[in-house]
Amino acid sequence: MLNGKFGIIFGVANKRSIAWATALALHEAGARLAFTYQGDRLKENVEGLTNEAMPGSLLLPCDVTKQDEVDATFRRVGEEFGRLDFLIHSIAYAPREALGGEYLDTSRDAFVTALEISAYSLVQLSRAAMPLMIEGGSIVCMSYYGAEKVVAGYNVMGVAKSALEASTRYLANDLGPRNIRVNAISAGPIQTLSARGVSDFSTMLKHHAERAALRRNVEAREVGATAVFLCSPMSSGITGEVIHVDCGYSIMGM
Ligand code: 0WD
Repeated sequence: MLNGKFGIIFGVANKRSIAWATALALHEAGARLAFTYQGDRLKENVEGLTNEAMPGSLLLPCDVTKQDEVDATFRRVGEEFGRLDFLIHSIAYAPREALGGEYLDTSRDAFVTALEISAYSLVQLSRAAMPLMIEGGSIVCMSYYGAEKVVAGYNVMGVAKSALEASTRYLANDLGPRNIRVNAISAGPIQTLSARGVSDFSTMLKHHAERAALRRNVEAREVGATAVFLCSPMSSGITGEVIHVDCGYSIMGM
């Protein structure tokens, strides 16, 4: 479905990352991939994963708070691929102390950091990718229900996800004339490295599995499969959308 397509994936930290499950699905669909990693701390992980599953992938250091690394990343992708067809944004961060207790206590620093890394980066990366998406493209980011409703402990990250989802719509409008589509996947809770930062995550998993329409939790590979759909021509009429891949949790009332 994606044979001959070139994509870049931001946010692989380890084998549990949603970005990694997404990469496997995109690779299986035939795409050639570039990966970024946030600093040397994650380099070995990404190298180990890609060497085994998809040798020859392009690996680039990119911390989104460092504009020179973002510039260098897209320069290298341009040199190597000549163009870009899709971008996966699977990045989020908030200081741990802000993910628990009352939202009311969120510090200015935590707020700015969370919004910069988790939401502004979508704008920043979309702008950098645009010149390489010469035949149109697809940009996909990862959100969560805490953007729409109060989820205890999710706090400033919920506010960042609201900004991410709104950015998805505004970017879809800006990039639509270039046939670049921008969509968000609102994933149900999945046990990953980031998830461990959310207080009482195991309670969240249990609650979700009991209440979701499908009475189970979503798997990362299901998020990956939706990303393949959003990067493929099968979704050519969909942009600015937030697609829930949450086993139907968000449709439930009482
Ligand atoms: O339940 C979950 N796990 C859900 C996650 C449910 C719904 C949505 N999501 C979202 C997350 O909010 C995030 O946007 O999916 C995305 C991926 O999250 P993940 O797969 O759960 O988490 P993880 O494997 O930790 O990957 C996120 C990565 C970072 O990992 P760590 O844990 O080391 O912070 O985001 C990257 C980093 O690799 N990241 C950055 N990348 C570049 N520059 C930066 C940065 N400054 N900060 C974090």
